[in-house]
Amino acid sequence: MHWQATEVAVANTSSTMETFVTRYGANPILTVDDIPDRANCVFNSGAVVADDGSVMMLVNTWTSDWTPKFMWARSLDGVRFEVSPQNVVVPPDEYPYVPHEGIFDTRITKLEGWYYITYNVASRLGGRIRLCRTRDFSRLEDLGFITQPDHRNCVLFPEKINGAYARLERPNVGDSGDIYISYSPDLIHWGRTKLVLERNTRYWESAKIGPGAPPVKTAQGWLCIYHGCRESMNGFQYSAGCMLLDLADPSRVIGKMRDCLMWPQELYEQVGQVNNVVFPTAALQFGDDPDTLNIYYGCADTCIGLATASIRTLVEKCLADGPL
Ligand code: BMA
Repeated sequence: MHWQATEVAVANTSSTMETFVTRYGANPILTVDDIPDRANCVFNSGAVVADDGSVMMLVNTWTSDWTPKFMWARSLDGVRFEVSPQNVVVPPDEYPYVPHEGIFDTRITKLEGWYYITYNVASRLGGRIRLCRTRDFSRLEDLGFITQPDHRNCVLFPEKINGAYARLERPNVGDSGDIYISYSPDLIHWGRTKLVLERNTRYWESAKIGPGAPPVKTAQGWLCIYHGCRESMNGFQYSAGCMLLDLADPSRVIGKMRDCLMWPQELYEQVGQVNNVVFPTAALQFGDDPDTLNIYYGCADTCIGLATASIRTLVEKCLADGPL
């Protein structure tokens, strides 16, 4: 009787597991084979829809001698990318930021006619977020550091909120982290920091969480695809989650999916430089259907994948699950 009851419970659990994303059939869409120079890996690269409708990605690669490089990649269909051979990174020329420590996790937000890029600069004394911008996807104008150490992830909202620029961020607290929001009058000086979402005891996001894609504005709220991490006997496992923030006060979570949106299920997400990583970096609307969200994500710190989801369905699910 006991065994029978257990089996029923398991069957019920799996039958209620819903799938909200569709992985592109020919994933991964970008691998080291697409990089003009030899590279060890390509991962966690921000992307944006340019004015001409193309998808521009700032590809983050590591060369075979582990030097980080950023290269622009352009796609007309969001799937086939052509990577420019030019390294466009502006490395900070100050100790303790030395190239071999790394620069990574580019994110791009279109804001007031500029494409703003945030990325992490690592150092042995902790990482910091640097900001640069471009209008033409060639020259990057460096705007310097915009956080204190130790900071890990940062995405800008695509418009001012109540007269101020806004960002979601993940300061590192020891070996863990939660999602905060800060505001700025000029994109350089930030403050009024407030906790938005805390790590959840739910297993998939119990170790740390951080902003993933820059927020997408919907009529019901800011739709945010973020990453959550759990610790296992085999190291960290990174998954993608989804939450909805209040339009006028984005420090307020008005809905959040209980279960994760995506977790490492495919071989290219489970095996690579760092196993078991699904790391969302962009959520873009392009193509014929404005309801389709195109989610770009790093896979196992080795290549880049694409998955699509219905914005309406994600919003409804966040609201149905509640703010938690
Ligand atoms: C995080 C970041 C990500 C990376 C992940 C897994 O801390 O460094 O860029 O994908 O770890 O290695």
